[in-house]
Amino acid sequence: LHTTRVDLAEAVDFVRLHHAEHPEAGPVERRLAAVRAEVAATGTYRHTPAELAFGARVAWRNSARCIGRLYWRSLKVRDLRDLRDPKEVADECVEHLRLATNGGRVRPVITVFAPDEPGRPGPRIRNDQLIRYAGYRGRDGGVLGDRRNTALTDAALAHGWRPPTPRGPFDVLPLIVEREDAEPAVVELPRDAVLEVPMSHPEYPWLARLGLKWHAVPAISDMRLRIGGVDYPAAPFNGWYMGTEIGARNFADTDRYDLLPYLGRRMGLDTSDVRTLWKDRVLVELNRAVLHSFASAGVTITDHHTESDRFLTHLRREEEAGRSCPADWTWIVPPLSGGITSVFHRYYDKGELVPNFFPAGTKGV
Ligand code: HEM
Ligand code: NRG
Repeated sequence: LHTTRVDLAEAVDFVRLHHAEHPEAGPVERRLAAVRAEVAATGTYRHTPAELAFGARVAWRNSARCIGRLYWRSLKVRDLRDLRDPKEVADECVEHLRLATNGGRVRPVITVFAPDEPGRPGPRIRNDQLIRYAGYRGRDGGVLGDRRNTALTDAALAHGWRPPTPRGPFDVLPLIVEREDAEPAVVELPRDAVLEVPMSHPEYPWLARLGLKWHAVPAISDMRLRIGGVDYPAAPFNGWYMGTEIGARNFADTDRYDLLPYLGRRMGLDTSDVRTLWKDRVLVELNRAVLHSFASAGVTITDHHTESDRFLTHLRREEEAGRSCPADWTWIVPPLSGGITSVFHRYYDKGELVPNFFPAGTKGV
């Protein structure tokens, strides 16, 4: 149980930022005195509900890899800091999915569970997203399902998870919630908490018969939320999908579903020579299928052209507010048609701001 004391300078910077952007929060010096005293006595401090909501929204605002930041103020923040029992955490992740899914009108939501405290670690979600499809290793080295999730699938099986029979390419894995000093919880997601979209194509009726689908809500669940020096190791968040995430990566990457060769043959393309650009042609049709299918199902999704323009609007607004907006070009530029999106043709602020989200397993800021 090695969690350390809060960095007071980071705490002070955060409280000052909160009061600067929210004058209605009252006199900053009084709050700073309380925070200093609490950190001196306990090694940490408890954010007010207003600080927590502001901190989570600013963590999104500061996420340099995220193209979807225009709506950062609209994030719904669920304050569940009193929950640290793995089973209760898993159950509230299910509730998170229901609230976020909202029948297809996806809402950005974050649920904040107990923080790490000196000598008292918070809970952690082992799944990198709340909804993940199993990847089963076969004897021949092949994988059934999502190759990205073979380790998570192994962990679920080792924890006694019973996969459906027969096994399929889109079996939803259970949640695995851990805490250093507690038994892990392994909780199956109820079917009604996982909205899925069957894939079809506006012109290729055969595509609908392949049985492809994807889940409506991307909910990252393994990143550490850090606000004012306090680490929240379990703080799953979601927005909605940009089509390319599914069509140009999840279905296309050779270490994911690797669908391009099969679809190229089904489209009757000459797949023997890369210079026919058969891969590029399949990629476009696959991305049309994703956007078409989500629209047909009434599920929120955005396309990479619209989202690129929105992101530039966001940058303009941040500049008007006098703030730097760090952005990582290599993540912001979409993995399809990069050069014909607006975000391609410029450079971005560098640097890393807190509050922010940090990759699983990293320490500090
Ligand atoms: C990354 C879009 C909402 C935080 C990304 C990426 C996209 C994206 C396309 C790159 C993902 C990849 O290449 O794998 C969107 C859209 C949203 C949205 C369309 C709709 C509202 C949010 C919200 C948060 C967030 C609500 C947090 C509160 C992040 C973070 C990353 C990211 C931390 C980097 C993830 C990593 O390092 O793996 N977003 N996002 N986003 N987004 Fe957003
Ligand atoms: N590429 C991943 C999801 C990463 C985050 N993307 C979002 N986030 N849209 C995938 O599942 O394809 N979000 O919070 O909306």
